[in-house]
Amino acid sequence: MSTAGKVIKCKAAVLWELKKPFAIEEVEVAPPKAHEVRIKMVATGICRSDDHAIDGSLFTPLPAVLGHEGAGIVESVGEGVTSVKPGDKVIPVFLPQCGTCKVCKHPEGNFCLKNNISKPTGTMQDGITRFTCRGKAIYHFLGTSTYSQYTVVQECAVAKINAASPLDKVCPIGCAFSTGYGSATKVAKVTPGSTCAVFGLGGVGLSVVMGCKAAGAARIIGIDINKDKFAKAQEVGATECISPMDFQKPIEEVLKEMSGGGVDFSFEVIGRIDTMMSALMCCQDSYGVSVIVGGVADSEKLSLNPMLLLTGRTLKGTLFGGFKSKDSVPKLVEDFMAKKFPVDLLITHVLPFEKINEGFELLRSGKSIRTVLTF
Ligand code: PAD
Ligand code: ZN
Ligand code: ZN
Repeated sequence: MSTAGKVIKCKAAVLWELKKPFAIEEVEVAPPKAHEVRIKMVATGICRSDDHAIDGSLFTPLPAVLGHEGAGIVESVGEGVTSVKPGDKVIPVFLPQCGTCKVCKHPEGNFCLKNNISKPTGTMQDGITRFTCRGKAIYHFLGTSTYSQYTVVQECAVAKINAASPLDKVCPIGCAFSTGYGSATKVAKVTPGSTCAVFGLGGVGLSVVMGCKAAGAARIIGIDINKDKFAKAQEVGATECISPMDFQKPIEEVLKEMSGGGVDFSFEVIGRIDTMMSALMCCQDSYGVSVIVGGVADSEKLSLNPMLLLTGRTLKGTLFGGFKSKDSVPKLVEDFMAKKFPVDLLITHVLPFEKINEGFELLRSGKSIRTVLTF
């Protein structure tokens, strides 16, 4: 029997309060309104940004259904939806691409004005949520809310992907992979033969490494305080890995020495002010490019001596690797299927959705790269 047009009762992981575990609850998911899509989730990754929402450093209204790295199948569509239909395999994207706003029309812009990041309302565009639980409205997160058996997203935040794609393998393209890979290839524009330094070897950092490799970097130096991350980093392309704990002097000095004065490209993929500074400082003056990928709390500020930039370094930042989401995600899935890069190597653990709290413990303890939850 078709569920289209009806409220669906299903399971979702609800975060009722900051710094608490998720509760698996029965929720009601309203049908999609005009220009919206309801998706049956098949798999979703656990990203550090979800954990930032739990600890409060990434503000989002609560109670909420978190999750932004999922893949699923369209269950039904609202009025006026033309780009996807029921049965299509899709990846919901936390940066929409409406195609009509000023940013979407700019050839380089990807921070579409229909995003739910600048002012996180936790609602759909009409100011209402599509989730309820025990009579209470439950907020959306980043416009995706993938920690639910069903979710509703804007049509401009859904990318249709190859019908043959393995959803449990491609879900990191919804965040970690695209963010990291694009940071190297599209934002920094890593050049062949260059030297790169990647601070943080989690799911996003390893994807930066893959991007540096694809762009032809000669040296890719991975930096992490957890040496357990080194083997996988080398598997995906790091040529050397170092831990700041092994040196007396600041890590930027170590990197400058290793690279004969400074690296060509550096990436901060942790989410700390001190490592953002180290990444900037280890860049070669005159032409080094440093890209901030990690996120910090709103209250934290970067304070720097302008001479670092006056001497010719470039400091950039990016969300979703600079990719226009709806255009790029289907292509990245095709490239994965053509074995151009090993997205699946990011996945170290697979757990049933109900074990979501265990998945977050694996992330916090440093034991996992990506845990994928399956529904
Ligand atoms: P992760 O926690 O899996 O990886 C972070 C890595 O950094 C871990 O391996 C840590 O061991 C390592 N680390 C921690 N502290 C230090 C330190 N002081 N020095 C060196 N290494 C350290 O996270 P992730 O890969 O899922 O995400 C990384 C960051 O990127 C995080 O801040 C997240 O919020 C952000 C992010 N940004 C975007 C975007 O669009 N800009 C998208 C997704 C994630
Ligand atoms: Zn993410
Ligand atoms: Zn737009």
